[in-house]
Amino acid sequence: MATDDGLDAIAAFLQGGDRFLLTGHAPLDGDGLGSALGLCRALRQAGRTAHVVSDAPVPSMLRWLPGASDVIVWTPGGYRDDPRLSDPQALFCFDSGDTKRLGGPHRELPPSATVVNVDHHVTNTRFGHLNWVEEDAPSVGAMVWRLVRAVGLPTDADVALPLYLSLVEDTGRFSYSNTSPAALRAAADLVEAGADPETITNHLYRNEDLGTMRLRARCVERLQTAAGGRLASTYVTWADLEELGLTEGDQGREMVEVAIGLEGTEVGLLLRGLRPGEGTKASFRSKSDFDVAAICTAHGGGGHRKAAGCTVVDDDLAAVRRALVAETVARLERRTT
Ligand SMILES: [Mn+2]
Repeated sequence: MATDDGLDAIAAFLQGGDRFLLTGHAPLDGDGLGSALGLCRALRQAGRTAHVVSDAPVPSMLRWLPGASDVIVWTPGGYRDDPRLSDPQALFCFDSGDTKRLGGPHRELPPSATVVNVDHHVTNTRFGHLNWVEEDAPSVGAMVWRLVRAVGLPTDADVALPLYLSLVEDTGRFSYSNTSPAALRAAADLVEAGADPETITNHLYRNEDLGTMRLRARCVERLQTAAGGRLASTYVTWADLEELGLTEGDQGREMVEVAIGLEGTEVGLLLRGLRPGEGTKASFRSKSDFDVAAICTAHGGGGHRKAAGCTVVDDDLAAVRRALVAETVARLERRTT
């Protein structure tokens, strides 16, 4: 397995190449998509050929981003059938700790193409031919911003906005523990380069559909605590999503904030029923030094110390909830004794 090559190696590779494909994990989120859109725009402005390709469509919440309508949604055989995808020199993979969530664009990639892995997950498997993983980076988009400047690519508001969005999303609007001086400096530079913070606020945080608001109400009603209130959990079923018209992409994911938002909690847990037959997705958040990535790694998932997830191959959401609550309570109690 390759070790880390770092920013300089990726910058040198980018200098000498062309015909780049850029992707993030499916479903796309603001960091993976923002990183890909920002670099794609900068490369195109420099006269290079670049396309963003994704295993899943752009979520409706992010379709307003500049360049989002040009994202190529993957269909099997794409490298053979779609001239925009033919004979790529490299596939840049953003914000993905492993290859599972990259889907077809990685699985069917011609062997002649270089896989470039740019990420900040502690659980990253270094799956690329070139790897640049910085666990301390506030967002992958902030890493891409450093790359754009190291290579000297031209920037404008359409480069800056999606990279700024990656910071807004991954730092929880500049509120989580990863809101470092470097994160705030990158944000300042991106605003100077043309990113408009209010545009993002209006699109992402003052634009919630009624179904999502109603889902939040259900999640509040379903809150349960354990370990003397240090753990709170709630859940979203697949039927909820269907009833509320929310079956697209990763909808419901943010309801983990309902659990971690409750006073007295250290750990928040959200269970989401996936499509029937696909199991149950668990999302953990921590607001203490309790390491939730450790639990998720033990179940084949991963993430960060304070935000991690895993998928359990069991459609019985209530049983998965009981088991994960019990495991988390045991770990919480072991930690304090
Ligand atoms: Mn990220």
